[in-house]
Amino acid sequence: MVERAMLIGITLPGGDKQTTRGLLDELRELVTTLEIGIVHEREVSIRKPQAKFLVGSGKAEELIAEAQSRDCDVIVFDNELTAAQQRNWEQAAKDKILVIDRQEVILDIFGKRAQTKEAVLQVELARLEYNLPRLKSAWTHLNRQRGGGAIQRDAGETQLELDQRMVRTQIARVKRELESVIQHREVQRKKRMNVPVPTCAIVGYTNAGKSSLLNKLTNSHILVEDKLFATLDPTSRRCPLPSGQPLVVTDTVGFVRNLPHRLVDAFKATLEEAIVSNFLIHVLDVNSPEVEAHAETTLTVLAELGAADKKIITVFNKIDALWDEATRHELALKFPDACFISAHSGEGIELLLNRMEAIIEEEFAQLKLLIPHDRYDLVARLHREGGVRREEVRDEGTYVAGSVPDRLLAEFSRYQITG
Ligand SMILES: Nc1nc2c(ncn2[C@@H]2O[C@H](COP(=O)(O)OP(=O)(O)OP(=O)(O)O)[C@@H](O)[C@H]2O)c(=O)[nH]1
Ligand SMILES: [Mg+2]
Repeated sequence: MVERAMLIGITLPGGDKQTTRGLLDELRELVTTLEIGIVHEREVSIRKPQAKFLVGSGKAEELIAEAQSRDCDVIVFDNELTAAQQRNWEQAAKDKILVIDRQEVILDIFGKRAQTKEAVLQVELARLEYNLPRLKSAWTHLNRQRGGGAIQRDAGETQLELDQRMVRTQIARVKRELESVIQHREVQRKKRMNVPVPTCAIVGYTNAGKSSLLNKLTNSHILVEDKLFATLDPTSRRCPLPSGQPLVVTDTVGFVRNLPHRLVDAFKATLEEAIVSNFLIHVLDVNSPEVEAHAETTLTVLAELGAADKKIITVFNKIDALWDEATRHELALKFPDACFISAHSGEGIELLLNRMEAIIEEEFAQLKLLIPHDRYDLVARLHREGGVRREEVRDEGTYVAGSVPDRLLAEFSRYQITG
């Protein structure tokens, strides 16, 4: 257990200090989520990345001295460190200070929060893959400490090989288990797809208010927390739209800048819900000074997941807490199609619901039907699987206006009328 952290953010050549500052603010929140106290922070700019410490050796010494004088037991880098750089820092601090990077912090948070079997396995896989290259430098280091005699080095290498093999075996095992869990979920989903209700996924940066929005839209009570990554597992709920059109809405895991690629990979299956849904609601925190960077991150990850061509409703949330009207105008200019809402007060939700209806209307055919009385089962089916906007009993049958999923078009088209 570590409890006194020093945070370091490095501006690399071509980077800008403001971004480093923003990322460091976020790193502070991430580290706080792990309940580690932060006693010192430093921002450093470098002209050229150095192999050994990323920063120059003199700078590294200076930073370590600062950490030591404040009794830090862990240094957290916002930048990604190679396995060797991580070792070099730890060695330079005489192995009294643990050195980790943003990726490891995120892995730890995910590890703590994972609850379902699938999430636990996904995090385990990401962690094992993170550790694999790090085993080697740990062993190289041990050898050096022992003096590196020929016999010992051989022994060390064998042990390293053994360890690597063990980790690889574990990776294979976790992958197998994960596959079977995913298969199970596939089956569940296919079952649901038999009743093809339109689906929509709520995506966005962590802490933007995705779960709060799901709760508001569907009258649910899933966990909402002022913490990063409160949600890891997707939750789906029915969200009937004002017209009666049924819709299933899914809440998803949040994104963060510099999300470890292994985690994106590991959570691909979970995010599958977003990939297969009919459209997306992209939630952003209107009050975050970094809101545009957040939007970019989310869109980039979505593209990586192959969901770039989905219809997206952009939503700026938390306008009840808006402290600067100018921000809203600026964002409205940059994102002319966006909705401004508050998942807390409900402001703007109606407009959002209308937008959702409009998208479904575009995707699903709108028809006027006259269904004979002895086929009332079809009307019932439309209630379940399509959207019934108007229903009226007439002498010749039931008049229905609404939307019919593509799959059912053939069956219903013969009852279509124009009046
Ligand atoms: N003021 C205000 N706060 C909000 C609103 N919506 C959500 N919040 C707060 O924002 C924080 C995060 O909300 P969540 O709904 O958990 O956010 P999330 O996007 O699901 O977060 P993760 O699951 O961690 O990625 C909580 O403290 C909420 O109470 C809103 O409309 N107004
Ligand atoms: Mg959530």
